[in-house]
Amino acid sequence: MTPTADIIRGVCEGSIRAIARALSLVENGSPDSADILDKLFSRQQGFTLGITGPPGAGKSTLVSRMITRYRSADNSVGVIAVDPSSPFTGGALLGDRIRMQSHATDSRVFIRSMGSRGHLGGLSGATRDASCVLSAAGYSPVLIETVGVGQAEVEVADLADITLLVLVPGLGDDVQSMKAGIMEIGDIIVLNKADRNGIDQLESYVKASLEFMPPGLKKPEVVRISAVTGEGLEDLWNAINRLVAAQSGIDRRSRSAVKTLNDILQENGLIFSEKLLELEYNGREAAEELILAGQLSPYAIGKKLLERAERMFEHNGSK
Ligand SMILES: Nc1nc2c(ncn2[C@@H]2O[C@H](COP(=O)(O)OP(=O)(O)OP(=O)(O)O)[C@@H](O)[C@H]2O)c(=O)[nH]1
Ligand SMILES: [Mg+2]
Repeated sequence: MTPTADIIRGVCEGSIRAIARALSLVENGSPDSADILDKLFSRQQGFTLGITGPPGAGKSTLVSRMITRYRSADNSVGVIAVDPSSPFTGGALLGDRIRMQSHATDSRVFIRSMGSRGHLGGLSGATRDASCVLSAAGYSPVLIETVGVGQAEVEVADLADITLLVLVPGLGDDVQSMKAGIMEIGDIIVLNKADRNGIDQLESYVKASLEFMPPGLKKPEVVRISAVTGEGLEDLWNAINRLVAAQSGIDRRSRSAVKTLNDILQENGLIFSEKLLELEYNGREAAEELILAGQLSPYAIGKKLLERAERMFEHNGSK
């Protein structure tokens, strides 16, 4: 048996060593990673929960609370802490390790930090692939914490099935809400540090801003919490559960199939991807159906199209 096959089997059996190995391979974009992800893609289960917001908003504190809550409901929980400003990858960043250390000895909690290095698909590609590994290993939800409210974070937030946008009093309304479109990131807007002054003001401000959301978009629910005291956490938990219940597993899988296929084609630099999809699979829709049926993964399709493109170029070159 090849080492890759061992890793894949280990991940599916929930072996911590195999999961850590698989994560390192996919984060670094190793040549074996496409094979690993190909086999794991259809084994993903459960859902991903994104937690994003400005620096210091209390995201890690909230993540730690969420871990406790999900563990008490007997879920295994994966955590990916994404820091676009850090070149480091693997292991856990010091701050996160401290804030989440109460979970460090729990074998059903897997925490991984991600920096900006190495992956062809950038940070969001690396996060997507790491999330695939954790999800296939049986962790649900996979919590994805991202710092900031810029483009990189929007992309990461877009990966998650449900995203919490965490805002706090006093960080400057311009940073938090005035940025065009920032409110649209969140399925739920979490107003954290409700134990602090300024929370009422923040809530009125956020609610007023939501009035300006483009028509047709679903308005996010606004929930007040204090990640430190625990106030409001049960309301947040209920709001998340309502959203999870409203999405079907098939909706989640089909959204993920479409998005992952798009991303992979882009990462492989396949500029004529529509034409190639037509030639190889009778078009994009048919390819997406194969993914949904569990017959092919987006990774396998990317590889196949790349090979086809290479053959076409060789053929032209040899004329
Ligand atoms: N008063 C108060 N402080 C809080 C609350 N939640 C978090 N904090 C504090 O805010 C600080 C930052 O919390 P973190 O959880 O590290 O925030 P973060 O958003 O993960 O920070 P980065 O990952 O660095 O962006 C810590 O000192 C927390 O103790 C809260 O509800 N109330
Ligand atoms: Mg943090």
